[in-house]
Amino acid sequence: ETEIPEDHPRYASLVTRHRIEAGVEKGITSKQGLIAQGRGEAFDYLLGERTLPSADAAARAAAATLLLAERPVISVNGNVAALAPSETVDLAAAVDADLEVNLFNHTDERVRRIADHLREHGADEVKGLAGDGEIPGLDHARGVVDADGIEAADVVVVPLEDGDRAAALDAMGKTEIVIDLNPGSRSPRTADVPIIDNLIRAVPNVAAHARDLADAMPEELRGIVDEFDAAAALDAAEAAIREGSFADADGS
Ligand code: PTJ
Repeated sequence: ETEIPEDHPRYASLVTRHRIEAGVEKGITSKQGLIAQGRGEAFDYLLGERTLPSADAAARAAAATLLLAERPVISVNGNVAALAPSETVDLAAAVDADLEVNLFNHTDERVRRIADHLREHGADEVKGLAGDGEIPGLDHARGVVDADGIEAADVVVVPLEDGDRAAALDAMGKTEIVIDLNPGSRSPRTADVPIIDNLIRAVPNVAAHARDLADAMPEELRGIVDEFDAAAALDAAEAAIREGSFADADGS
């Protein structure tokens, strides 16, 4: 990573690519993860590679939702583990959530590697290895979760979730916080709180809001959640893309 000069106009994007590549080499990230990354980068470029005010409001609503939750779980896949392992562990600490490895392309081997990787980055307990629960309505490989993790959770953070699984979690009555750069994607459209931002920026931003709100009364937190308008957040991101804010961000 240090070989990329920090003043390079696409520094952040190049560092991100390198992390995903390293994730594949370590057996943490799937090859499909590379494709997902490319898709994400395209949207990030169109959004100006910045956190929109609407995404910041979503991050604050997500923090309030997590602080009010009884059993919050942060779902971790191969891309999240490669891109933001410390930040994800830190968010779990900030909101007292469990971490659960939950993969789209499930293999026990990759679950174990990701759990080890999270522990190397400071995680205590990592769920996802038991696989004794299920998300109803999905075939077995896609629906396997931990009974005392995602299955029992009231609030789930699902960065980069697949649309079918987001819908199935919604049908289970979970409150879903989705982080995704594509405002047109089905999973953020299913979410109670869609954060249209790069997970690299969004995960630490939610943690920062959570620390800021740590002493807030439940009524204040509920007010933040009630005020948040998911449809307006999706519209704001789409408008930013259409208005072409990317023209300013293009340093190349
Ligand atoms: O590790 P696994 O097996 O669980 O697989 C994870 C991936 C992400 C490969 C899998 O869930 C997948 O194939 O996802 P999709 O269907 O390609 O969707 C990925 C979505 O995430 C797209 O909407 C991208 O725009 C978005 N995305 C990609 N990178 C980022 C992102 N959103 C936020 N931050 C990113 N860095």
